[in-house]
Amino acid sequence: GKSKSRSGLKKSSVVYPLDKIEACSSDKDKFVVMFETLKQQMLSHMSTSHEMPPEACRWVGDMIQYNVIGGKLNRGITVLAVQRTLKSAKMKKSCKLTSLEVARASVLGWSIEWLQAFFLVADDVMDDSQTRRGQPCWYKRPEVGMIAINDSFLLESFIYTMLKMHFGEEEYYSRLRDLFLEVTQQTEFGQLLDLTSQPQGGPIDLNRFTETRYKQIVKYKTAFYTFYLPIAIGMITSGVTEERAYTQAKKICCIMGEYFQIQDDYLDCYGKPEDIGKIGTDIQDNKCSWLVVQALKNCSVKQRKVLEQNYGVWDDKKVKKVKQLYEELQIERMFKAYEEESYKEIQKQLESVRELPKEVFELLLKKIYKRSK
Ligand code: GPP
Ligand code: MG
Ligand code: MG
Ligand code: MG
Repeated sequence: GKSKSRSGLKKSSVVYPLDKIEACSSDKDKFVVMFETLKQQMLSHMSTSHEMPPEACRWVGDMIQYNVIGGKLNRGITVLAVQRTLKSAKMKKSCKLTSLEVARASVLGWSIEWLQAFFLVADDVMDDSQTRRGQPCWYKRPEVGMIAINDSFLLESFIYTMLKMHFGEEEYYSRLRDLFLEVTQQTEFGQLLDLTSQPQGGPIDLNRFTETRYKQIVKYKTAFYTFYLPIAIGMITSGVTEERAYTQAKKICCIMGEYFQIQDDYLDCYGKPEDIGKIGTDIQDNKCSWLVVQALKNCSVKQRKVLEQNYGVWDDKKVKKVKQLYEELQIERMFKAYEEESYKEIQKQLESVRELPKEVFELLLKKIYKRSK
């Protein structure tokens, strides 16, 4: 029939819960309303377009609920904020988004949250992690185990189902899809660098933990999907076409991404599990963390030996020795100093932003500065 495209995705039947969105006052509440709609759309896509049995749909429904929900939703909500900022800039006065605009921007925001869920489900398997967002990691659940790998692929695949269902007819559709594909690949390159920063099995080689390598890892594994993606999505759907604006956004996002991942590394060791919802594993996992890079830059020959003998082992006593060394070297104080300095540096960079309203970046920066989770 008319409502089905060649791929079998229903498009003109797409409905948005506009009344419910209008009844909410905050962006966050509006954004959350859209989640249930999207989840139901993905489940009916499974059952209607792909004859998946009720049992399979139930699995996926539970899996989505478990893994997509429970985060801070910063990335997703940023899409709404960027959209509003760019609309105001275009109209030359501060304006609101219509409920339909909110609903459609929320689909894109949730696409980032789905992407994040895909990454985290897989990352927790690779990092041997125990908890995420205050609950056991998905793969740790007895009924899940390695099915988590396929579940992470499914989470990724739904991004493209949502994009096509809601934006397939837009002229910017292919640009949007390419952006998601490109950012996914960049993040996977980052994950590659993260996972291979130490040779498997052999003795640890602390020479590999350099500042240069650190910066490259975090740019790829975090900055693109956390900062550039929400901003670039807002730009694409607002009709920004000048390439210079995208280049500038990328540059600032990389600086902010570095700051954000350094916070993540700091919190891995010093954050409270009840705040961050996870238990750190960077020391045991032999990670090229900002903390170990700083320790290496500042330690004596003797202290370096302590690191060599204790870093990268799943042994609580050894982890404790590494943490003691961080104490001696006052790594925590170095982080606080870095945080101040980096914040100032980002502010300075923002002064030279010409192609886009500065508010786009300030909104994000405000959310992450001095975060404890
Ligand atoms: C998180 O780094 C890394 C990602 C979210 C990228 C994963 C990419 C894949 C292609 C799976 P992390 O391990 O430091 O995060 P956390 O501390 O939250 O586990
Ligand atoms: Mg990881
Ligand atoms: Mg991890
Ligand atoms: Mg981490």
